Amino acid sequence: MAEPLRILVVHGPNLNLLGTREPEVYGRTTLPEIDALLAEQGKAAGAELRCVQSNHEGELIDQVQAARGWAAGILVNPGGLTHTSVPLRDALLASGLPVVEVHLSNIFAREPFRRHSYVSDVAVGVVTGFGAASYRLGLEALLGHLASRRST
Ligand code: CA2
Repeated sequence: MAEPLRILVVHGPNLNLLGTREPEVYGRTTLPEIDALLAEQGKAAGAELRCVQSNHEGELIDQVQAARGWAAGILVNPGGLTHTSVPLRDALLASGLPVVEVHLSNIFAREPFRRHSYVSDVAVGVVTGFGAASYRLGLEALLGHLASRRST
């Protein structure tokens, strides 16, 4: 039997607060609910997910570096680090793994400082503005990308 695809899901700073504050911006779905939905979606597609959240940039970088050894791809919502973190970008690039960037809100429809992402140009693609569904769409896109690479 083929090895399951393993995917690292990375949630950046403050995303542990999902569902508790600012529901008008980020929705009412909690992070454990998002992770459970992703795990179910992954399982149906034969993929195993490891979901991590941290409020610490260095911890996220450690997780991305370690993923090189076991994961086939990375689904990431870098949170506020999207707009600030060259080190997280460097780690994602250094992993050599395909990355899909997701955001709950539409970062292009918000404050000007959110319109630039340090991650987007090292990602295969970006899904932004669909609430919790951004994660579902992002995982679908990442799995599709990996499948197309496997079959060529
Ligand atoms: O829309 C997204 O997913 C963001 O990545 C969320 C980040 C924000 O800095 C980005 O510009 C866009 C913020 C995550 C904070 O999440 C909270 C959730 C609930 C309550 C407060 C913050």
